[in-house]
Amino acid sequence: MTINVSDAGGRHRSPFRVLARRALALGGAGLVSVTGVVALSGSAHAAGSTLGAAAAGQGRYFGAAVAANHLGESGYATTLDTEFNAVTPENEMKWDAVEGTRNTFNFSNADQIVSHAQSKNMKVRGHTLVWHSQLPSWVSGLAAADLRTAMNNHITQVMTHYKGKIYAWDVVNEAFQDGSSGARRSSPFQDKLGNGFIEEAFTTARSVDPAAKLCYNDYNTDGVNAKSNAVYNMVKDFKARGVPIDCVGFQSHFNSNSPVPSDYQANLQRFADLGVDVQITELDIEGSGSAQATNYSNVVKACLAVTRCAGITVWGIPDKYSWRASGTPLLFDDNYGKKAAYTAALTALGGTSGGGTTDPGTGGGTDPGTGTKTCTATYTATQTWSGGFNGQVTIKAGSAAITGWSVKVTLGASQTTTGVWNGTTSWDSTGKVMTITPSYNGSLAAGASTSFGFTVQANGNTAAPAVSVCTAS
Ligand code: G2I
Repeated sequence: MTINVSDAGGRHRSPFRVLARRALALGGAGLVSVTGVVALSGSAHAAGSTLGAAAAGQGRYFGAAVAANHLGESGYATTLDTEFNAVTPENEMKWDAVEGTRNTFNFSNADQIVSHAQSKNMKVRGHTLVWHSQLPSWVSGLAAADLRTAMNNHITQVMTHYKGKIYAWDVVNEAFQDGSSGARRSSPFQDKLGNGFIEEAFTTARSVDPAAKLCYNDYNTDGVNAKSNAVYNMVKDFKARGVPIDCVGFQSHFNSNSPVPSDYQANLQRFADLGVDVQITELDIEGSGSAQATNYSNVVKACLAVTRCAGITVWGIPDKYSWRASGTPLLFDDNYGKKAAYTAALTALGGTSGGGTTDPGTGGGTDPGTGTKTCTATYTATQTWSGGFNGQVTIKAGSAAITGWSVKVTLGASQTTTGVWNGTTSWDSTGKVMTITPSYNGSLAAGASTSFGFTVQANGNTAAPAVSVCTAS
């Protein structure tokens, strides 16, 4: 899809919002059932048998960088859908990919990834809005005032297109120099707009999608060093002055020249102590066998030891598609076999690998074995009216009977709920995420269903709340 917009012109309205708007218009005459207008569904194996499920059991996500051109490969898509509950487009949201020509936005490849993720209830990390690399030459050629306009327009158009669909954005990527200087990296933004370009980017980003977490993302900042100190001081300053920032991404590209630092956890923790989430955003560790496995295990454990470490993203799925393929830095081999590093990461997440047989029922995913308790959660907007809507989540047991289930529902910006039925609710500290467990309907025979529902006061936001994968017990 190619959309032409102007700096001052109208904003693209996402198909999702159009649908939601139509649903609202339909509902205007009274309470109308609109089953299927907004439907999100998701499934995962029992807590602990996949990376995503095990991470979810720890209150974390486990994601992968994804390339749109591999989604048609069945092993790739199956491994993604089975193992991961978050994605980052590897290149598709970068400036050269979406705005190669000024004001001509092409979201088609990125949209493929976002749609895929949404259909599987995966989080999406947006990567990245302002970066010196993969930057079209028309941007680097602009004079300061025009560059500022172009930067803010780029942020505005891209974030508007994906508004409500992105868990976290890498707003600014790699703005600091390597080495001992702690200085900013030279780039068109730095050189023409000065230090203030970073906070300007964050402030613009917040105004466009206040529900998305806004991250600063960098590499070689994984341990305590001059570069991470410089980022730390920037984040501290932003927090002190109220510049909007919610998270710091630690890329974590490791190899023998750049090993996992011994103070990795301590470094994550000192950032978390500034009042931001920390995320491991591009993890890959070159090597093989038990050495690689131990490194993966240590990284996962460090994240779990830091309460505000929200999740981990590995920078690719099979080794063959890694930007460092020759270093075999990922969790799956070229045939999507699970490496020792996979088992180590899963074990560190508190998960257990099951039988590892192929399950034709889920399109070739790994089945942890017969009798494993699983469930799926399917969301449907059952009624809408001008001020809000009713949502229903249907829980269905898999091939084994279950005695309990748990699903998280995350309300959108400005939404509140006025009631939940057929479920017991507990809220997280943000007041946006409710965990629903059974009130009486926890025991389900194999294949049987139950549902819970809730009423949402939209306060202008009719987007469907995000429903997590179902965790069975
Ligand atoms: O370099 C590793 C990562 C460092 N942090 C930021 C990330 O965005 C970055 O990702 C990599 C991608 O994994 C590569 O796939 O960024 C590279 C570009 O800086 C990506 O490489 C590019 C190639 O250089 C292009 O020739 C190619 O057209 O990938 C493009 C799309 O396949």
